[in-house]
Amino acid sequence: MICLFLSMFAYLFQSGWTGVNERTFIAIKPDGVQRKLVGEIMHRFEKKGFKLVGLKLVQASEDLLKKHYWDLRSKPFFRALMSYMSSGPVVAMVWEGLDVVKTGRKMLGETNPADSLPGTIRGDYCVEVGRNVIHGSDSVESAQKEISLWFSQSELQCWEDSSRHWIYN
Ligand code: DAT
Ligand code: MG
Repeated sequence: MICLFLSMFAYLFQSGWTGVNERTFIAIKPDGVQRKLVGEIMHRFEKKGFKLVGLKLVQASEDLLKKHYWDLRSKPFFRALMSYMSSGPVVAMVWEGLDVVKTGRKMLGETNPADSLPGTIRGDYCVEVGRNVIHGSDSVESAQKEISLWFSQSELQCWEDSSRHWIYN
């Protein structure tokens, strides 16, 4: 009930989720799906202690991808990026937890896998920037926009995490 109220409040006032209720948008790109990395990547977020609140397999439309990557529309690699991202299904997810946006980006590694440290997802599982297996929101504001672009409110689940007292003190 409290979760539902918070959800409606955040939706109506776009105030954002804060603290342990912070949310981020994570997507396993078509190469990550083809290379059977879905379980491994989800496992990392689960093991870390974050809570899964949204999950679906999506064949992204051109319209959705253009909106998602609107800030990159003038980049020389934009067309290649659109083609890559629409080449197969994407696993779209919303994860929740304390500092999940910033920590999620750390778990991903750098945009270019060559600059990503071993131990990060991009550092461990990919080689080229044009096939970097995963997307993660870069700020709380981007996360809000991306979550509302990819998910409807009814697709996001509020559920009680029985292990939360072992994750947060
Ligand atoms: P990130 O995905 O780390 O947030 P971004 O938002 O700058 O990075 O770029 C979005 C995606 O665009 C990135 O994951 C892969 C692609 N991309 C970025 N820079 C690129 C480049 N120089 N050449 C090819 N693709 C690139
Ligand atoms: Mg980005």
